[in-house]
Amino acid sequence: MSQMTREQVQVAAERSVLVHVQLPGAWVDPTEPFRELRALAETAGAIVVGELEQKRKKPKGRTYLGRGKVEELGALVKLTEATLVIFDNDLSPAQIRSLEEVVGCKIIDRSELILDIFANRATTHAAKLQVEIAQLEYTYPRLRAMWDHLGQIVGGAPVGIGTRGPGEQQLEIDRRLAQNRLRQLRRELSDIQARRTREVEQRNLEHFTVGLVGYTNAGKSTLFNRLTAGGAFAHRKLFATLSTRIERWELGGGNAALLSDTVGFIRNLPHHLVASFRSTLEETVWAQLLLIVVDAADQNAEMQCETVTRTLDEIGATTQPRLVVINKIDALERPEDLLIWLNRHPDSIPTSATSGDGLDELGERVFEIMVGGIREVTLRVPLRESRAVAMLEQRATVLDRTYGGDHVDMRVRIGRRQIDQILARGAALSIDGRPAQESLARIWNEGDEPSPTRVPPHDRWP
Ligand SMILES: Nc1nc2c(ncn2[C@@H]2O[C@H](COP(=O)(O)OP(=O)(O)OP(=O)(O)O)[C@@H](O)[C@H]2O)c(=O)[nH]1
Ligand SMILES: [Mg+2]
Repeated sequence: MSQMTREQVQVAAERSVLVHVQLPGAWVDPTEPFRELRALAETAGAIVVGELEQKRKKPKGRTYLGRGKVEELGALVKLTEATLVIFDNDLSPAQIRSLEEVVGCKIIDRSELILDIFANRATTHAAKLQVEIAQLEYTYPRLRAMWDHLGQIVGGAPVGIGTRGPGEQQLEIDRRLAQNRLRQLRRELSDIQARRTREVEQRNLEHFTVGLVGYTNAGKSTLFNRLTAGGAFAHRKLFATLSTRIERWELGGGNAALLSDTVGFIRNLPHHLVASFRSTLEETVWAQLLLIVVDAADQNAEMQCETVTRTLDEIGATTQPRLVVINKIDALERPEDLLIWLNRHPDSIPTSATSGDGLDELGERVFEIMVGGIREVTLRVPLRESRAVAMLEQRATVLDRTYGGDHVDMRVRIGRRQIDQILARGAALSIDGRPAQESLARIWNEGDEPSPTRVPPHDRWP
């Protein structure tokens, strides 16, 4: 099994050349095609020593790049003494093999790079399982291809990563071991997933759950820490967070939601990773309200916001309300950009997780959604229901009180969910002169109330 471990394709501290092939219709950073790839490479610990770009109508079959460009790449690798080439595009195992033959050093693609970052970041048992599964599925065919031909060109002499490698017979053994290992890992993960699904459903029934989602580096963990007791790891690097955290978020008057922070999204996230990280995403993505955090100071914020929205649609998280949080407004180069954002997303809330600006408003909006629409109603509460009276005094806005012999009529502004909580404790209320249940349906239309979001069966995931 040792050949399959990730160490052999770690990119830490490797001198690396980045390659980007611009294909028609593919999204590209308008000012700086290498920015995201460079950030990813540096997050993985690579030292970027060169960059190479080509525009093509379509990838050239065997080598992805055109012939002249492959030679240019070979020369650049020599000149910069690079030991690694990282492609922004996804390559097939055969393309990697051909390129390595010509260029003479290790080649990886964007998906492998992201896998490598995840592998280094994973700390929890579940995250490690998830990463290992994705690696075995994605990397194994590539490692194999690499060993095959490097074995041929160097005549079996070890010359670096991937070449300490085994012969054909060993590969066959490894292939079977890998299959066994995958089966075992999937079984373990599936147990964890089943448990988490139950936990998520239970949590959604007992609490109002709010999930932070967003592109990597948008500021989710920083927000999380500001809004709750904290404890999330926030960092300038990409994919600082790989596992979910959940904490109470006090929204005032004894009302609290459960807020969760999770792994960030990225454009073209390798689908093996999405699949194996689904249980981690699940905890956040099946929340009853999603906060889509956007880094407004990033030039590509709009693309990032679209990526997140699309990913949520793809994984089936479409039932709950979404609120866009425009974060990092303190770092906007041109303050007027905020107006453009607000124009495009009229319901969004501008915040700065670092200065705290906008967080009160965010809390208020979430509170409104949580309580299921605030209405002004008159509640008649028997005076013996002292707990219900106390709860109303604390959680609702009481506008007026009129005492009768054994009851009090309270004019209040209150949310549907808060009334439900009081009723759930068995209090006998009447609302606007009618039995509570009868009035509820009339005053709060069905659509107002965020229902507990159920987690769909796993096969809805990609
Ligand atoms: N200027 C500014 N920086 C911020 C703000 N919010 C977060 N940051 C910084 O942005 C970087 C990323 O923040 P994180 O909270 O780790 O981002 P994340 O969304 O959790 O990222 P991942 O876990 O990688 O998905 C850190 O360096 C933060 O200090 C903000 O409102 N203003
Ligand atoms: Mg984070």
